[in-house]
Amino acid sequence: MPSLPEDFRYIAGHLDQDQQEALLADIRQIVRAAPLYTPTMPKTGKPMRVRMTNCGVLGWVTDKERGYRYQALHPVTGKPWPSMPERLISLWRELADYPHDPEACLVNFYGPEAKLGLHQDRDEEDFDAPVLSVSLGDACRFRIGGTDRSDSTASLRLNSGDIVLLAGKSRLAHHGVDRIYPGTSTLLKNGGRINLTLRRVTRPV
Ligand code: MD3
Ligand code: FE
Repeated sequence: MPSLPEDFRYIAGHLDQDQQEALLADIRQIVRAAPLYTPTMPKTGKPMRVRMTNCGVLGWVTDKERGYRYQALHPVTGKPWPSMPERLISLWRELADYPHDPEACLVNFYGPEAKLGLHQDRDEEDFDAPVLSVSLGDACRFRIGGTDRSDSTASLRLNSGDIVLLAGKSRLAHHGVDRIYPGTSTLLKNGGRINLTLRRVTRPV
């Protein structure tokens, strides 16, 4: 079994049922104002299998013409992203061990068939800031490797309420979601998985 990268923190069951439900209520409000949309891959325009939206001053988006980037406006509605819920800012302040607040929270929605290929997160200016991930709803098989694409990978199951913190050496690790385990959570009435990633995008001045 390959080992997990250094500075990778896996906090199983950090959020209890009430906290998960409260966070879900926040996310529902965000999705009402900023609907989930289907992002497309740079150059090919191939649709991703994960639907996305964001909250915070910046959001991560991708499309065929302009590729991966952060921007202040929803690509479909043209409106600013909803503000980051206080509950998420508090979670970051509690766990991130980083002196500035997050600017972006990417909301990923996975249906039963969705997956996310192995990739690095490198569209941020500041890799000194960690990425904090919150899982809600159905469980998934998450895979994480090293900085090089050819590095060996380890798999772990992420359940609803789990938190993963990617800091230091793990910040540029390759990672992806191999599969969803449908029917493993009752949090979302119609099933599926939501992942929130809190990020600092710009270098603090
Ligand atoms: C490891 N999301 O949004 S979260 C992504 O479950 C993303 O939706 C996955 O990969 C998901 O970019 C994984 C855990 C995660 C997030 C960011 C990372 C792992 C990471 C950044 C660097 C290394
Ligand atoms: Fe990622």
